[in-house]
Amino acid sequence: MDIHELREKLKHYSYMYYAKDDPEITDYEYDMMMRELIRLEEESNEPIPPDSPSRRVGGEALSSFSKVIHEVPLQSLTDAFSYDELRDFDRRVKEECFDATYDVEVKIDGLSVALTYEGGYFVKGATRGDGEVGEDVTENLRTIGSIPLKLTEDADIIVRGEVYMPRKNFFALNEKREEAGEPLFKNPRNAAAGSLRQLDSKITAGRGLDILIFNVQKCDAKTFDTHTESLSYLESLGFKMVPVRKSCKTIDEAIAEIEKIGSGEYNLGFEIDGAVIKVNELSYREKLGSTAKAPRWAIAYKYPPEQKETKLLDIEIQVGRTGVLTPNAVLTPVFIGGTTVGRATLHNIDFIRQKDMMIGDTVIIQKAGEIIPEVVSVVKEKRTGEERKFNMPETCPVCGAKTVRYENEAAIRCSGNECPAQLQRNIEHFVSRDAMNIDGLGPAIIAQLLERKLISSTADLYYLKKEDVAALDKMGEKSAENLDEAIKKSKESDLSNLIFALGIRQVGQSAGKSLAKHFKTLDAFMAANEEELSAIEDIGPITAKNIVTYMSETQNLSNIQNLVGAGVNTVYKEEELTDERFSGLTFVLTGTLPTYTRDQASAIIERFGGKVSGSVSKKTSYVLFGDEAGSKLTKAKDLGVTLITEEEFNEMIK
Ligand code: 0OX
Repeated sequence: MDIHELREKLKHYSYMYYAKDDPEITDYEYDMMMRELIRLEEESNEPIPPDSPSRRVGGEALSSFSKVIHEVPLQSLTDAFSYDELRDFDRRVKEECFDATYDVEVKIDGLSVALTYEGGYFVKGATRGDGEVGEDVTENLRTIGSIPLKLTEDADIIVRGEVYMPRKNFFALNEKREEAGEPLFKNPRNAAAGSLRQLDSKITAGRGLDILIFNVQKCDAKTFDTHTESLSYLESLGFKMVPVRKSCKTIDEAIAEIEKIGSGEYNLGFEIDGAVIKVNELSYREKLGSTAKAPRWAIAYKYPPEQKETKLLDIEIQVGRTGVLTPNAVLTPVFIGGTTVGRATLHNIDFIRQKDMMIGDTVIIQKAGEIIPEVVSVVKEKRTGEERKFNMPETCPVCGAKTVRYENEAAIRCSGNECPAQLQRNIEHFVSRDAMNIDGLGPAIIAQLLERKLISSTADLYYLKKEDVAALDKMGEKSAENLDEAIKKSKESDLSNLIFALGIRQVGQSAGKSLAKHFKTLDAFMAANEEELSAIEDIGPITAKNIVTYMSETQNLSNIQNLVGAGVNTVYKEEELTDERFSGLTFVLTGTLPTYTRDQASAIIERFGGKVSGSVSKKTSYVLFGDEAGSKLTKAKDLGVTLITEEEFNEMIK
């Protein structure tokens, strides 16, 4: 097959797969053809056309995204939380346009982008940003298979759509991240945002993003009478359109459609955060106009968090790294918010008591934005007398050691030092990025190592035989080699990482740093008494006590001895930690970040000599913002404080 034929074939298969959801060949066959095309293009002297399918695999990594001023602003929507508010909207519309009709669409929970085409070719793609200025993510968008690189007509057009991560891909991605010991994404929206804002488009290419188009932003060559008509035109150009859209003559019809969308009947395969009602006639849209931010011709209905009734069949106990026993609800599986749910966390025994929950109860569960549901209440009227009171176990369900409840703590813990459940979590913690940073040692591999009795402590990792590692499931020689390297390299970690890695209760990353800085060597740290420890800044009396208790356990001491014996570094490498690039800078954190917790981000800032403050002022240097950032973000904008995303923050700490 020649290069042109191969390109045309791949274009067709890609269109059928991504835009039509109707693949004609297997993924393997597609990958092989793509590989062949890339090879032929590399050999050929001809320039690669802008719509070649090979341009979707990702290219050179960028150092930052450049800003894009939107030719046509990407407006936001006014929210409505009740049908009454929708009827008010209808009255306002009808006052000016008595025979207006509506289009109802699902509101996809992703990120809005604008795609620009010139002469039918995709030339630029930008995130919404604040609606006026976004970021150039062209190369990343090119990797999304359902974005046509060339339209069926030579049109000059700008369209708007929503980039999202289908539920299936979200679960697969998190599963992979869990295996690799990487932090999980909280929901598909965060995952989509994190994936689209990658500086390396090859990473975006592997994340399974998709897009649905719902608006013409600019198209000078054509005029349309209605929104519906404009969307049909977009479909004919090759775009993948928002799947659920219905023309409605009255607000009652529109509300009925919103109900239908809310019932889950459409089986969408992606998360939605509402439904949108839009006036269909474009002349009426012009007449109604816009407020400063949002059009008067559209409104978004936000569904109340979905609640379902189900049965609490049992309460199971999970044992965490620090030995905390967490009660989990085992439920009769119910379909809620687009997924089947059979489990929910019950946090601790106080939560169970506050809700007066018994095994066998009928309970109400709710899913509000997050993938993990929560138990909201108990339906006491449905009790039959058969329900059983639940008590936390007196012994650990994994190792049988006694459980204890410390003063002022809701948690109940296992007191066993050799508890296998704790061991798994301890090792996961030991190898994590901010601890000894051993890449490639995910939970599944650790579980296998424990199961095969190849390790029974963290120090054992340093005595593993390469051939034993290579013999593990899903582990080839190359991966075993890499892991061996990563383990060796981790021996050079700083003393602060080692202290954190030991997993002493309440000794987090920043305490690890303070302790290493103070004592300089592991020996000095181990010899310290409570008084000496609590005199150190950041170390309270409880932490000091925990350290002394930890160092009095023979099992812990012998593990440390083995670590030292393996050649793990035991001194504080001062010079490496004198990177004070944030010295004199104050950061404020707001909203939910895609991957870091608030504590993790704060620890990083402090590690580089910066300060973290709770409130925004003129003196704030940066506001690091995530999803659902509230008033702090508004205030920062008002004061002109520099706003940064997690991605930009990561660049600063590279
Ligand atoms: C969505 C979505 C978002 C067009 C003009 C104002 C809002 N997330 O699915 N926005 C809009 O409409 C824009 N429609 C949608 N379906």
